[in-house]
Amino acid sequence: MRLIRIRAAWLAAAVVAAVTLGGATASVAETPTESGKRGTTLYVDGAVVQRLRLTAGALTTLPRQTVTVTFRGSAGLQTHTYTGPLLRDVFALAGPAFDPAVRGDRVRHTVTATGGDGYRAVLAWAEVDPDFEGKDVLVAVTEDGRATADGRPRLVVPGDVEGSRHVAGLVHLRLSR
Ligand SMILES: Nc1nc2c(c(=O)[nH]1)N[C@H]1C(S)=C(S)[C@@H](COP(=O)(O)O)O[C@H]1N2
Ligand SMILES: [Mo]
Repeated sequence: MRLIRIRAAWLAAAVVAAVTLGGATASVAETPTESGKRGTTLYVDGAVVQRLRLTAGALTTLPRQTVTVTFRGSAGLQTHTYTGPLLRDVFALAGPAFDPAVRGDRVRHTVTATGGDGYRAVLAWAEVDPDFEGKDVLVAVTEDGRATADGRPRLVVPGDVEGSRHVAGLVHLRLSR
């Protein structure tokens, strides 16, 4: 277990260094404020090797995926195309601190996504883990070809009929055991 954590820490450090060299900021988090009045910083923390605070710029340097989703939202049924890094890739930067000594450790973890208005939605880690459902949940930075209206990422959960888990104005992602 120790070895795995150390390796994950190195990997996270290397990627964070790469992202920082790319001209964006990704570093150890301060305590996130749920009010979220801190620009467009996205805090990633909880059961991770390396807490992160990712600027919008840092997010745009990560490999990007595209998904088109149809969901029931405030304006009825709507379809949008989003691009951004995968949620699991963002957490790969932080290094999920799973414990191989605990039976089924990954399936007891959840991700809580919080918007700047305090709105929250929860996913099971297994929804995005490729060994389980492996869904391409995005930390979207564009909607229909343009940057999101508030300049903050949006969680996009393909397959959801209701729009409730597409957390807008994302400020915090937390992995919990
Ligand atoms: N931050 C935040 N995200 C949110 C909400 C919210 O109140 N705050 N509402 C959710 C709900 S219930 C729905 S249906 C969709 C609506 O998305 P839309 O505003 O793009 O139609 O956003 C979701 N994401
Ligand atoms: Mo909703």
